[in-house]
Amino acid sequence: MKRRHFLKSTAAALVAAQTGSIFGGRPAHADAGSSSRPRLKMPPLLDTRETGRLSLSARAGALSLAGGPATATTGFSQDYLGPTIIMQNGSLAANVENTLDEAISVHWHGLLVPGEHDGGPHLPISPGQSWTPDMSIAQQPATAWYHSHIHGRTAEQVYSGLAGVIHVTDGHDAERGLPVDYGVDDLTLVLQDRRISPSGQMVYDPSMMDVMHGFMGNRMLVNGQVGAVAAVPAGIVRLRLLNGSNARSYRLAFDDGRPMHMIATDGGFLPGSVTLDGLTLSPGERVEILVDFATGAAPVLRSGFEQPFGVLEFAIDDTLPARITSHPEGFGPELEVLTGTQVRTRTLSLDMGMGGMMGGAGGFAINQRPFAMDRIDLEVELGSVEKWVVSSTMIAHPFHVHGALFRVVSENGSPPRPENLGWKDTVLVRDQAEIIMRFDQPASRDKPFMYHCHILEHEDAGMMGQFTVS
Ligand SMILES: [Cu+2]
Repeated sequence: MKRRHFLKSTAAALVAAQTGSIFGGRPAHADAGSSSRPRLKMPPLLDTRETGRLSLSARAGALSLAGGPATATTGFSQDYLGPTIIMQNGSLAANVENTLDEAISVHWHGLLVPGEHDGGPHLPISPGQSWTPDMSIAQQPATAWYHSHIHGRTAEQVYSGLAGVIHVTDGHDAERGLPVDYGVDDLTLVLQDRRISPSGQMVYDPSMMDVMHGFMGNRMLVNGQVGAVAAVPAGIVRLRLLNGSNARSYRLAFDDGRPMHMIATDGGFLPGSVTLDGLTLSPGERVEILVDFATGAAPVLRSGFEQPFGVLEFAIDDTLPARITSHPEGFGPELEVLTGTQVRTRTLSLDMGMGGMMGGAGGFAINQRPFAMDRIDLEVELGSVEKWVVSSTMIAHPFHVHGALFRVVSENGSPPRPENLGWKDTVLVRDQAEIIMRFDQPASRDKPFMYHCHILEHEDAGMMGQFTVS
């Protein structure tokens, strides 16, 4: 099968999603106060800054979408998804309890912690057990996230709800001139497409083709809600976007073309904002943007080029304080250039071979080797800088590395797209990307770090490898 066919199929899936979307066309502008549509809720906050402690309980739940029948779900300390965890640098004692009847793990995606605290497939939490890593947080402010990472079960467990957002903060965002009022002018938005059956329930039943393309939905969920409206003040609002979807990449833009001022990528702030009219966000990636809602009718955030579908409708609520009315000038440190005297280069190919296409084993791999729990693929020297040349086959694959932040050096030989200017831990590889990173976190043979495709069906099927840092 040729690449073009895959692109066509993906486009077809998008059209299907649009047809089934509640956002068939541009929804009528509605004042949040008078709209019959539900108001978008934020995940509850879990602020660890005072206590230095973090407790999560993975549990079974139920989710009713738009008044339909309930779907059995899972969540952290709630029915679906988990709280937004606020943390700062320093020690953090975590306690993750598993009340489910299957093993889970909790990977801190975007936290720079050693392999033994990373929460990958080698750190399962058995049913009825708890995991209590005593962590030390030391990194720049960033929007990170957490999700289950059990090999072979990640896709279904994350789809079911085992994910949540993390804000790493240094408490200085107000001084930076940034919005800081959670749920008012600082919105956390978990974007997920989900497949909703005609009876209104969320289903996960991947076919062979679904595994090939990754499992795509026909409805947009934002923070676990369908069709909710985000109420915002008539000022500058910060949107922290997480693509928490299993497989779908979004090409996000506002329907009225208003600019997005990108201020942060996966690993933290840019030195100053970068103005974009749209951005691509692939599974696992985060981006923070400032949007000015002071003028014009409230827009709709949409995804796609030719036949865009609605992701999230906004509405101006004049009762909300518009605290920030001018764009901050600069707020992040200069981006470090990671060129040392000795940079080891490795090449990695994200493989989808014939075996994978036929649904057999062996198709999904990295450098022709499907993931194996008992095989270390790479050994990296602690403190060293490496350049990885990553190539994708068949379709674009979002490539994620644990335990390090990287800079994108080039994409297909050209300078990186604007979305990839800052610190990253996940990058959408379309043909080829070169990334450079320093490995400052140790990982043993028993608790190694992962690198993998963040299309979760691909990851589960074997597009993953593991490495030590020592
Ligand atoms: Cu992939």
